[in-house]
Amino acid sequence: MTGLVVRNTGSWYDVRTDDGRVFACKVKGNFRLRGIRSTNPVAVGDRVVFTPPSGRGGEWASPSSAGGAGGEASVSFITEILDRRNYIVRRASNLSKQSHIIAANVDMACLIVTVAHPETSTTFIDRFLASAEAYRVPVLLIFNKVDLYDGDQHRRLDAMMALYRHIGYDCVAVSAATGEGLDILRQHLAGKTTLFSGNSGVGKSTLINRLVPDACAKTAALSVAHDQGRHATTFSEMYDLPSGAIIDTPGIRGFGTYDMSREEVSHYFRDIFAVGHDCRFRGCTHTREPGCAVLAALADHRIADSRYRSYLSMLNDEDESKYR
Ligand SMILES: Nc1nc2c(ncn2[C@@H]2O[C@H](COP(=O)(O)OP(=O)(O)OP(=O)(O)O)[C@@H](O)[C@H]2O)c(=O)[nH]1
Ligand SMILES: [Mg+2]
Ligand SMILES: [Zn+2]
Repeated sequence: MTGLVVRNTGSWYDVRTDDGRVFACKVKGNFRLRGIRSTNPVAVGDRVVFTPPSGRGGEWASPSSAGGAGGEASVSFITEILDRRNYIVRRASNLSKQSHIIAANVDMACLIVTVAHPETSTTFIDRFLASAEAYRVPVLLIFNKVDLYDGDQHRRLDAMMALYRHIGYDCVAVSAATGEGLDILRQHLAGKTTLFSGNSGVGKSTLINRLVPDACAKTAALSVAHDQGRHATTFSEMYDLPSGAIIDTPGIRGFGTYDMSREEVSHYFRDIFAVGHDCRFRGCTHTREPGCAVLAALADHRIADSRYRSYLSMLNDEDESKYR
């Protein structure tokens, strides 16, 4: 049988067949994805082949209930991942050599950003953008919680949206609380399978509950002490829109890029790449070389300081604290 992975709760995967039945599946221990060392061989959005359950039923509303209910006799096993159109990967954790596949077969990746409560760092944004460039996934930046911002924060929001639009990224400003901007967001999402990613607490699940009325995604208030999210979402899940779908994912702290060489990094910064053609030396790292067009552009503000800082942090990726 074949189906679409719509939920991943660690060791269990919910797989939905085209006729709408959902099967709780496991992955055989020896299952390995060609060439990729990943903490999760199968990701939400994957189309997979699985064995029909051998025992009675085997069809579950949720894998959490499946754990205790059926026993091994009625378990389905994923035996094959059908070819992926694309996927987005990050380093599983700091200093790890493993990757974590965030989602597969997406038409668009949304990064949910908040200027405050909590503050999303530009380094985090730029790392996400660079990874999406590397995997050729179009990005939409969603600036959420506009209802909360004071004057300074609104100015910062405007400056960030201007910067990223100038580089060539679509941006929308929304409030999941008041509904502001959601009509424009719906237009961007229509007909697409979209990944929602971002720091914990930026409002990914709250937005999904707004966009998908019966979603019932779990949300949590920020911690009062740290003004940070509390990792309310602990597994990835796909929610259907009237047309299209959204994949909710657990909030992430840092975005470590996976398998990106130093030489490649500048290719994934659109603004730096565009100027880098004019550097005197081929293979210029844009750090100290004479005749570097990027350093010249930085000096007269054609490249933003924040973007250049993010570029440097990715060039020197060994230090885990740099992508916080
Ligand atoms: N004022 C305001 N609060 C919001 C908005 N969007 C979300 N929140 C609140 O922010 C908190 C975190 O929202 P969640 O939806 O749980 O955030 P998340 O990004 O899914 O977080 P994780 O699942 O931990 O990654 C909740 O208390 C929400 O009510 C918004 O637009 N305005
Ligand atoms: Mg969430
Ligand atoms: Zn250069």
